[in-house]
Amino acid sequence: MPQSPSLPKYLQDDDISQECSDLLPSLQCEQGWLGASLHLYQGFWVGPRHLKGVLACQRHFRAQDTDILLVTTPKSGTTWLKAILFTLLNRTKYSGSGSQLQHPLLSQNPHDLVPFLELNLYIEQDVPDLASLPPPRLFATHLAYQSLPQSVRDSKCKLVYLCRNPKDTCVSLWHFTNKLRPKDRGENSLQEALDRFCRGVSLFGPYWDHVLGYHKVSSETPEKALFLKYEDMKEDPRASLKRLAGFLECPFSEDELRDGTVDDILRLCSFDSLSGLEVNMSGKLASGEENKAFFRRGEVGDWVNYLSVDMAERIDRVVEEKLHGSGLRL
Ligand code: PAP
Repeated sequence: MPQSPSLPKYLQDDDISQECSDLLPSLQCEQGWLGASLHLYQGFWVGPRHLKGVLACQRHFRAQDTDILLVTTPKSGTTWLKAILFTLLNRTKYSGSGSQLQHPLLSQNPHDLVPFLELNLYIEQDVPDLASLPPPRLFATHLAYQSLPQSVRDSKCKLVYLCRNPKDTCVSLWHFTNKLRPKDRGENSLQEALDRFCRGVSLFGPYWDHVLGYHKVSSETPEKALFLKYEDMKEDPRASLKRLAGFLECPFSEDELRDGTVDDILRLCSFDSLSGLEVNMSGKLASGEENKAFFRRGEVGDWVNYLSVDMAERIDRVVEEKLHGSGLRL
């Protein structure tokens, strides 16, 4: 039965391909955070609309050696790192007093500037024309490593991975999805959200499998994948940005280090700067989410204001158990 056209696009789960409809009945299914279904595909939970994008992108995306792919678990700072990567890679074009061009971040949300492969480009069209984009092409994805299009793994394209403390990730996802749920579906309680998260049923989760997949790639092939943590970026943003620039082979020159370019990028992309822009206070993405939903507190450790001691211990126990032996601490 077709869904109401008044539903925002991100909730319209009936506009899916035949291939997707054929596949869905064979996949394990759970109720998701937005009230609609989530399906376990290649070990990770996705909604029907996302599955359409995942299948199309796996089949049609051809990575180039110069591509840069930002990969994140949802709510780990994607919006922030999209802004930083865009600004870093375009810094000569827009920065400095000589530039006549207004910076795109002042009028566009970071998600409009750095599209997701499976959530934007390959949902809008089966085969978007991406070949003519100038290098380096910058895309984002929430896909798990084993679900990436084969060409991403085979090419020399670079992966920038960002994750975040699981308790903050869970609380952020809880707030975000409650904001996005239609009013008539009510809100998820924190207990429900926590149960789902700890069972691994979160968008593109299980959280720990996602993180471990990229941690392994980054440990084994550091030139392929850079593994970043939100908390480290918050603690020492300058060092993180310099590390990122080095990894992407566009290090800051001596002049740039002297003239404040690093701080300019960080200031422009900061929570206060982005969240205060008109476009992010009142605009919407093409997929229907309000831009302001991507800016809440932007702090480390905000979970403490929401999770009881028992709740926090439950997440810690699950995650510690799953990460055991990996050398990774979150
Ligand atoms: P996505 O994965 O759905 O795109 P994402 O951007 O990762 O979302 O999540 C938003 C989180 O990043 C929010 O965290 P919070 O709920 O704990 O507050 C949001 O506030 C935070 N965030 C957004 N922009 C910035 C920024 N410029 N600096 C730091 N944190 C930010």
